[in-house]
Amino acid sequence: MLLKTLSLAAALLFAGLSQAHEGHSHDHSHVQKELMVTEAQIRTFLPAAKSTAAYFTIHNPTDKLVSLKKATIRGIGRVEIHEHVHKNGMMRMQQVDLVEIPANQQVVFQPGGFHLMAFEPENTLKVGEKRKLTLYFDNGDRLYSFVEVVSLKDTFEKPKHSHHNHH
Ligand SMILES: [Cu+2]
Repeated sequence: MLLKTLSLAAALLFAGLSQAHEGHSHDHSHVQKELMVTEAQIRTFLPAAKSTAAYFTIHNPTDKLVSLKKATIRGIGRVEIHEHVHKNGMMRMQQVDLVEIPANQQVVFQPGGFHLMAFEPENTLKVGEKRKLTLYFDNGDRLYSFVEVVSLKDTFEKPKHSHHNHH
């Protein structure tokens, strides 16, 4: 897999070099630039809790701004997009209609900021399980991914943006 990636990169590099003779080329269609979700997690429902939160990072490597307008999680009856705001010295959360992800940027959904609020689970979320996450954007795009079910403790203990949690 790594070799394949390297030879593809080499091929792209040579293609780029040979095109340099023909002036500047704007044909970059062979390069994959797509929206991506990483570090997607949803917390288990605490006993008697009506809702729980999900977090992830949306990467937008494209040159166009996209706006997240809706999210669904398999087995969850209702999912809302929320943000935390400071109002009169109080931390409150409120529902938002759209979350903008600017071109070539990423937006982190995290405690104290944007998050998904999950309501009405159809069955119990088990730690370690992966649930399908679908993100809907206002341009009609859909992004399919998975959220991993974690305990409340794990979301606090896991270092952010680490891809090496093997302990
Ligand atoms: Cu919330």
